[in-house]
Formats: sequence, C-alpha cells, structure tokens
Amino acid sequence: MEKRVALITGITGQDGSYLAEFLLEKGYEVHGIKRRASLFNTERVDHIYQDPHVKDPKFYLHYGDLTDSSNLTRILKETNPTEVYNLGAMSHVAVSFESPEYTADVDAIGTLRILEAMRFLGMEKSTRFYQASTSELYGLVQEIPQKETTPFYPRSPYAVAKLYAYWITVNYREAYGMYACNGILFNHESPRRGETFVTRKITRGLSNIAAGLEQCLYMGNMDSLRDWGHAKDYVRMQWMMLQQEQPEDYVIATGVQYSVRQFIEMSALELGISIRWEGHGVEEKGYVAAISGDKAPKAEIGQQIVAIDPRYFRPAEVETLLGDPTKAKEKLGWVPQISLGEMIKEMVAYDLEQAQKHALLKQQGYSVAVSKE
Ligand code: NDP
Ligand code: GDR
Repeated sequence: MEKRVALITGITGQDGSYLAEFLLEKGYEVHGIKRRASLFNTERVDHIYQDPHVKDPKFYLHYGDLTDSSNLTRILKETNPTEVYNLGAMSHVAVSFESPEYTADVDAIGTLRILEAMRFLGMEKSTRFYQASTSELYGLVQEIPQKETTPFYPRSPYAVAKLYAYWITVNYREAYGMYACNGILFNHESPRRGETFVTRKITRGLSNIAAGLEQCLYMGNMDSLRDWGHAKDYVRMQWMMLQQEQPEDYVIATGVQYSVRQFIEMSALELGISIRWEGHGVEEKGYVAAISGDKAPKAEIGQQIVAIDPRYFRPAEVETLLGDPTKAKEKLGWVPQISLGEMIKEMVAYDLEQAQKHALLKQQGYSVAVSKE
C-alpha cells in the first residue's frame, strides 16, 4: 500500500490528539505542528510521543505557527503529506472578542497560508486538505436544524474568521481542483476538552465542589442550547471525509440539543448532587437539593453551587445550535457511537479523579491552586 502521511496543525489540542491516535492506529506516519511555549504544551499527545532516536518512528512534532508562511511551507515540503488536517486555531469564541485581529490572522489567513503553500509546492493533486469548520458559522440561525445548505450568519470574530476559512477552502477546491473539504462540526467534547469551554468548566468545577476544593460555579448564559457530541466520534468523520471519491462538505452533529443548564444538572447528578434552581436571568442560582449515591460529595444540602457572573456573557450570543447530520449518515455511513450521558460520565470520572488527588494533597498539607476562568 502507498505510504500514508498526515500533517496535523493543532495536534496539541483536543481534536488533534484524538486524530493523531486514530491515524497512528491506521498505520499513518503522523506529523504535527506544535507552538513554542515557555512550558511543555504537549500533555495531550505525550502518551503517543515516540523518541526520535527509535528505529523508524511514526510520530513527529515540528515547531511552527499558522501565522508563519515560510515555516508552514518548509514543514509541508519536508513532510510531503498525503493528507493535511488544519485543526489549529484560536478556538475560543469569547476570547475572539478580546483578540479579534489575532483570531483573524490565525483562523482565516492561517488557512489561506497552508492552501497557498500547498499550491506553491505543487501539491494540488497529491495532497488532500481538511478544514475544521464550525457550527458557529450558522450563528444567528436561519433554519432549524442546520444542514449543509443553511445560510451562514456568524456572530463573533471567531466565526467571521472561520467563514473566510470555509470559503477559501471551497474556492481552492473549485479554482485549482484540490481535494479540499470542510467538516462543519457542532460542539464536541471529552475529558481532553480545554478547561474554559463550558462542558469541561462544568464537569471540572462540580468535581472540585464535590471534592471540597471549590464552593460555587460561576456561569454565563445557561439558556444557551447546543448539540454536543464526543470528539472521538468526530475525528473519525474528519478522516472519512478525506477518503471519498469527491471532496464535499459535511455537517457533523448528533441531532439532539440540550441547554447549558441541563448539562449542569446531568453532570451534578453524575456526582450524586441534585440541584434546585431559584431566580431568573442574572439572579438565577443553583442550590444543592439532595445528595445521593455512593460518591458522598463534600457539598452540603442548601449550599449554593451555581451563580451567574455577567462577565461570562458574550457581546453577541449564539443562542441555539442543532445540527442535521443526515448527509454524513447517508453518504458516509457515519453515526455517533458515544451518547451525551456516556460522555458526561467519562468527563466527570476524569475530573473527579483529578479533584480527589488535589484534595488528598491538600489534606497532607501541600498547597494546591485550582486555576479558574
Ligand atoms: P483546541 O483549542 O483544543 O486546539 C487548538 C489547537 O490549535 C491547539 O493545538 C493550539 O495550540 C493550536 N493553535 C492555536 N493557535 C495556533 C497558531 N497560531 N498556530 C498553530 N497552532 C495554533 O481546539 P479543538 O481541538 O477543540 O478544535 C480543533 C479545531 O476544530 C479548531 O480549529 C476549532 O476551531 C475547530 N472546531 C472545534 C469544535 C469543538 O467543538 N471542539 C467544533 C467545530 C470546530 P496550543 O495547544 O499551543 O494552544
Ligand atoms: P462555543 O463553546 O462558544 O459553542 O464554541 P463554549 O463551550 O465556550 O460555549 C457554549 C455555550 O455556553 C455558554 N456559556 C459559557 N461558555 C463558557 N465558555 N463559559 C461559561 O462560563 C459559560 N456560561 C455559559 C456560551 O455563552 C455558549 O453559548 C465551541 C468552540 O469549540 C468553537 O471552537 C467551536 O467552533 C464551537 O464550539 C462549535
């Protein structure tokens, strides 16, 4: 079989780490671009790291950045990939309001830089390209549920930057005959999700409360509705999209929607805590209504464990997202295998274990800082 080589931008992120595992299992040689940081930033891929001194390694990391054209061109030339997965991005919607110009540089122009480098190197026909597009493109939704033909209406600097990346990918496909496609992915989560995205903030914050490390979880808009899947299911689909005869764009979603408040309730129940809500809007509060199960959380009945902090409201919100993955199911046979309940169980189990380790250290007199945002 022809040698299969993948280059992944954003390999140190949630999706990059799962995709790298998946491709290594399929026998690919995997190259990833990591940013230079003042501390180690490869925690999510450390378990698949291969010492470059071993014979015939299959996993390589290269220093690089989506803002650096010459760096990207050199890495592409040296690795000569058969598939490029552009997962690198400033991916936090709220932060994109704080750093809109940087977000545009990385998420929009970064995508152009890779496509243009591929063209410059004559890879239009030899290398396939995947772009990490997003349900945030739908923003102020024009149709429910959202599918491939639903009009876009981005609502943040992040989404506007990703709109450029979406269209430049379509444009290079049409203009130069490249095998380039967009996966329009709805929110997907896992224990490897960044701690400041809402699901992980909830499972981690509530686990810290259950372990007695924190008192209260401060939230933004809890009425927001999302279609949440598991990152493992979604990276499989990223690969499938590059294995077809024709390059096409696909919506990847579960087709089921929950509110942030429901996600809090389900995560709390997993920890043996049921919540009673009081008040409305910025006054809304969540109290411990009952404690059950064998996890014996340290929280007390009547303790306030959820509060609203308006700092977490966004200048423009995406209130509701619900995907229609029919095309992916019918054309590629893709169906998500991990349910929301199973995912919450996995995330809570992971975060509770971390919280209990910290609690134990604290008990032994070591100082433990729980970073929050
Ligand atoms: P993460 O935030 O976990 O990972 C982002 C990755 O991009 C990290 O490896 C990060 O590096 C890297 N990165 C950030 N800035 C740069 C830069 N300037 N140059 C090179 N690399 C950079 O995101 P996810 O894994 O969750 O998402 C992967 C992609 O999919 C992103 O493009 C995201 O926008 C998109 N997406 C995600 C969805 C989701 O629900 N997860 C849904 C739809 C789309 P570092 O580790 O150093 O910070
Ligand atoms: P999102 O994910 O903006 O959809 O982007 P996030 O988890 O940040 O927010 C989801 C919803 O929850 C509301 N929310 C809060 N969000 C955060 N982060 N923190 C809070 O305290 C909080 N309280 C309420 C938000 O307002 C929002 O409505 C993610 C990213 O992975 C993008 O890169 C990706 O493109 C989209 O998903 C699909």
